[in-house]
Amino acid sequence: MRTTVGIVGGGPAGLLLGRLLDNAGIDNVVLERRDRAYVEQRQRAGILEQSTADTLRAAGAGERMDREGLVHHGIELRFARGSHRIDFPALTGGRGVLVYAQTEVVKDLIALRLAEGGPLLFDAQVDAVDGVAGESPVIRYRHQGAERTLHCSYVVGCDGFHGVARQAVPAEVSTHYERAYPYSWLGILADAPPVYEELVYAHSERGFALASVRSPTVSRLYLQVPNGTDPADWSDERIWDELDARFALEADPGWRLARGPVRSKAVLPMRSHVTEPMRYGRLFLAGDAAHIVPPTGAKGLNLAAADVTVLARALIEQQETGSSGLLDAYSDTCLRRVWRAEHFSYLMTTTLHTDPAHSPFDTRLQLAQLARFTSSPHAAAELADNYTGLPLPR
Ligand code: RFL
Ligand code: PHB
Repeated sequence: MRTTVGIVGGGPAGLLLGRLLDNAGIDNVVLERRDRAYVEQRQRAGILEQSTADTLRAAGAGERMDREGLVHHGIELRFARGSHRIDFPALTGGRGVLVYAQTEVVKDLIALRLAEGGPLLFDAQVDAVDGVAGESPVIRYRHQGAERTLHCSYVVGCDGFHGVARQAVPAEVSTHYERAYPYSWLGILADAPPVYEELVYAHSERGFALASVRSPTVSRLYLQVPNGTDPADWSDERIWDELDARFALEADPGWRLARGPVRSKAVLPMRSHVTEPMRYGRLFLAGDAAHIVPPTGAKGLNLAAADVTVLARALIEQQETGSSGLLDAYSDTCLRRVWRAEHFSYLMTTTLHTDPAHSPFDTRLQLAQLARFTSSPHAAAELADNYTGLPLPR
C-alpha cells in the first residue's frame, strides 16, 4: 500500500490529523493497534480549550460536541477549607472551556472517518518505521495475521507515549526532558449526578482531589494516591468518604457528594516529558508521542490537537505550493506552546498536590500561591489565560 501521509496511532491526534488532511484532499492512512471499541472507551481527558473546539468545528467534527458539550466559565479552587472561583470570561476577554470527553471526540472522528474518509485500520500494530531520513519512508505493520508495509511521503507518529515511531529517531539527534511525580491519580467514573456546577480542584492536607463531570448523571472524580496504589484497595465507600473529606468546607461541614455506583477505577501515574525535536527527516511526532503533561492542567489532549493543526497546515502548504517552510518550522512552532503548557501543568500539579517530601514550609508556600491565584486579578488572569488555552501558533 502507498499513501502520502502514513499516520501511526488512531487516538485523538491521529484521527484529527486524518480528518484535517481528508478535508484538504491529501490522502492518508491511519493505523491503530487496538480495536474500535477499546479506542472509543478509553477514559481520559474531559476539557477542550476554545481553540480545540474551534478546530473540531472547522473540521466538520463539532456537531454533537456543540449539542452535548457543556460550556464552563470558570473553575473552583478549594484550599484551607475555603472555596474560591476563577472567572474565565472576566479574566480572558470572554474565553471559556468546553466539557466534552475525549471518548466522545474520538467516537465522532471515527464515525466521520469510516463514513467519508480515508482508510482507518484497527488491529493494525506498527512494529517499525524505516527510512525516514531518506525520500521514501516505510511503515511496517501487522494486520489480519499478515506482515504488511505502507510506503509514504511522510510519516506522523501519533502513537502516544509508549509508541514506536519515536524509536525511528537516532538517539544522538533527540533529547528527552523528563520529570516523574511522587504521586498518582485514582480516577473513577460514577453513576452519580455531579453536584458542582464547575470543576473543583481541591488542595487538602489529605491530598489533592478533583471533581469533573461527564453528563448530568455521570461524575468523573480523581483522588491523589501514592504511586503503586492498587485500585482494589479502594472500596466504593472508601473512595466516597475520602472525596468528602478532601472537598470539605469549613462553612458547610455537613455537606456530602451525591453517591452512586462506581463504574470504573484506575490508577494513573503522573509524568512530564518532552522529546526534542519533534521532527526527524520525514517523520513528525505529534501529541503524547512527543510530550506528556500531568493531567492537572487539562492540557494533553489540547496540545495534541494544536500539534496536528499546525502540522496539517504545513503539509497542506507543502502539497499545494511545494514550499516546506511551515514543515521546517513545525517542531519549533509547537515546542514554544508545549513548554508553556509544560510549565502550567507543572505549576498546577505541584501547587495542588501533597508531596510526601514536603515540609510544613513547602505547604505554606503552596497555600501562598493559591491565595495569590484567588486574590490577585493578575495572578488569576495568568491561570485563566493558560487554562482556557493560548492562541494557536500562526
Ligand atoms: P493517545 O491517546 O495515547 O493515542 C495514541 C494511539 O496510538 C495507538 N498506538 C499504536 N497504533 C499502532 N501501532 C503502534 N505500535 C501503536 N502504539 C500506540 C494507541 O493504541 C492509541 O490509540 O495519544 P494522542 O492521540 O497523542 O492523544 C493524547 C491524549 O490522549 C492525552 O494527552 C490526554 O488524554 C491527556 N489528558 C487530558 N488532556 C486534556 O487536554 N484535558 C484533560 O482534561 C485531560 N485529562 C488526560 C486527562 C490524560 C489522563 N490519563 C489517562 C493520563 C486525564 C487523564 C486521567
Ligand atoms: C476530566 O474531566 O477527566 C478532567 C478534567 C480536568 C483535568 C483532568 C481531567 O484537569
